[in-house]
Amino acid sequence: MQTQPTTEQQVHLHTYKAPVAQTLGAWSLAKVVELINLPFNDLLFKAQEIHREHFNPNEVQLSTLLSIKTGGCPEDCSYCPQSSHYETGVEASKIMDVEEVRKAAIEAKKNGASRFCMGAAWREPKDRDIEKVAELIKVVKGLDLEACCTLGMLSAQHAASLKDAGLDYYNHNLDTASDSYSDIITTRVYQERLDTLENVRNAGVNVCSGGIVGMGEDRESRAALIHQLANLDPYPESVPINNLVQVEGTPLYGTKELDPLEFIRTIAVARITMPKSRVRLSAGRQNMSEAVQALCFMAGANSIFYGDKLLTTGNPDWERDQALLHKLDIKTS
Ligand code: SAM
Ligand code: DTB
Ligand code: SF4
Repeated sequence: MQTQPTTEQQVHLHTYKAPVAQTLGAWSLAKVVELINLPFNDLLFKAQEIHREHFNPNEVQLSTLLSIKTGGCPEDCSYCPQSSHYETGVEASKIMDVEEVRKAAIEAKKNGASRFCMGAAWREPKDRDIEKVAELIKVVKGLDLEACCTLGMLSAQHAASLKDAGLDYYNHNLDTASDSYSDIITTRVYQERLDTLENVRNAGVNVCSGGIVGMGEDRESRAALIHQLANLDPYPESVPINNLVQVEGTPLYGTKELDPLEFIRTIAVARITMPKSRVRLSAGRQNMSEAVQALCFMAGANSIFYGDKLLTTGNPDWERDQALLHKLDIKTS
């Protein structure tokens, strides 16, 4: 049912191109805030119920990441160790060659991943980058893996070229609620993120879009990020929820750590508002106990980044994750 837009929604409707579902009132911000504020057990119960309607609750999908072009990025995302604005010790490199990528994809497949996600520290790819990445996508697809890329902003034409090469998913995160965006990144605006997602969607590539929590935001701001994602029309097929990995040298290093129970609440609200999406328990698992990760799965997370490295930072190794999933009787896909 359509309800009167809240003041915040009105601001969004005037500032941004409103996703269609938002104008149809798919989720009001007030409703998402109400969800995130539910008593913890009620929230998890609701998320579990919805999870079980749409997925096998004992199954988790595995995506392996590879940084195909690391560091030296002109953007100033204040969480990111790959930005050239900060001294983090990450060396800038050229794009990896095809054979190195093939080797990494074979290893990922051997270890049980179903999707291989290639990341590049670009503001946006150039024409010649797209040609190279298209070649890499073909290699990944040739190994019978799903292919995902995250290369920064993407034009409609570049999205179509990647689709032609066989790309299954494109990852581009909203990262924050629209109100907080300019506190975190100044070298681009929120609308550019939305435009990229639209180009990806229109090219017929599945959308992977989520955000980062633990950047000093409050609970309402986490609800606002989920609200924004849930009101994309249609909402993303894949929703990575990252807990900030604090890297020395980045402006966000030293931010007060988020209470893990707040992270779990965010996952639960993503599950409830985007019932058919793969909700990915993403960056930050290396510092999470097994019990917290188990509660994330309980709250509806059903995908992880799998392999001992994210892009530049660490992640639990294959064996450790296999052992955890085994303890929880979780099958993988
Ligand atoms: N350059 C491209 C872009 O920004 O779209 C692709 C790579 S970028 C590293 C992909 C995503 O990784 C970011 O949007 C952000 O959500 C996530 N990310 C980067 N650094 C992170 C950190 N320190 N902790 C958690 N997530 C992070
Ligand atoms: C996403 O949402 N998280 C991944 C992936 N998409 C590309 C990246 C996490 C990066 C963490 C910091 C690093 O390793 O550099
Ligand atoms: Fe560059 Fe992406 Fe890092 Fe931002 S998140 S600095 S765009 S690599």
